[in-house]
Amino acid sequence: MRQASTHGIRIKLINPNTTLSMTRNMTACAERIAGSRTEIIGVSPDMGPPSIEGYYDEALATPGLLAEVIKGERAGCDGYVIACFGDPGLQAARELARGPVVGIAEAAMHVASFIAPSFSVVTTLGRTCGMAWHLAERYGLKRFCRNVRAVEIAVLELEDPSSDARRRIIEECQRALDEDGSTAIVLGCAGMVDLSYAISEKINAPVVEGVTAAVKLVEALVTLGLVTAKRGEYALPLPKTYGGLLSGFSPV
Ligand code: 5HY
Repeated sequence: MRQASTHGIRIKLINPNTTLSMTRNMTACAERIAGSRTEIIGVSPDMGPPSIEGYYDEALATPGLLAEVIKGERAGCDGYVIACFGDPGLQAARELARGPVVGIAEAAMHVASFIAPSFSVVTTLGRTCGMAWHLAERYGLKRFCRNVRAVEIAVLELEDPSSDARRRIIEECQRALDEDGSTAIVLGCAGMVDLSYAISEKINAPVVEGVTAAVKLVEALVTLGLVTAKRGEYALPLPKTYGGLLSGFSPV
């Protein structure tokens, strides 16, 4: 077990989609809440989908995000945030990483459960609602999750200043409080990273945003000297040679 960290903390914030404006936005929000000893390294993979809106996007975003974890390990990063609400590649990233790896969905749902007995997730597209329910189940938080709602906006519409996405998200959050019996909101997309305070003001209820929640959780874990358990399930991948396009990912 490492000693509690007394030096600076380097957290790699990985936006698994390739939209750099979203990466810049989430990195800026993370830097605003990070501790003075914490450096945020915000990245997107060089390859993969511009937005993640289903299982296929998620599967094809995973190699690029794992490549960023491999690079982070070589660079000595202390921990990682997977900044996509489906928490893609989370367990695989934990096999590769020495330090903690936290997904924004697990972070947001756990943090919401610390401050409220009930929350609703408000996300982008209805087709991704099942993923959020599966994650609430996997994380043991289904009893807190009253509902998963979609505003029916594309992820990249959140990057369009002329869209009415913000208004529609606020309205959906209000409906969640009024109709679901929820007392808090979890924002279900990293693209909503800069909306939590404005929404919370409007609806007068806690709004948990996963990127910032995950960054603070990784910071806390590293400060406590806690690393990913490398026995069993999260041990390093077994050495083997991969074929074709993935040969560069062969575990050594
Ligand atoms: C995300 N997709 O956080 C998810 C959100 C979603 O490109 N970044 C994405 O709507 O599933």
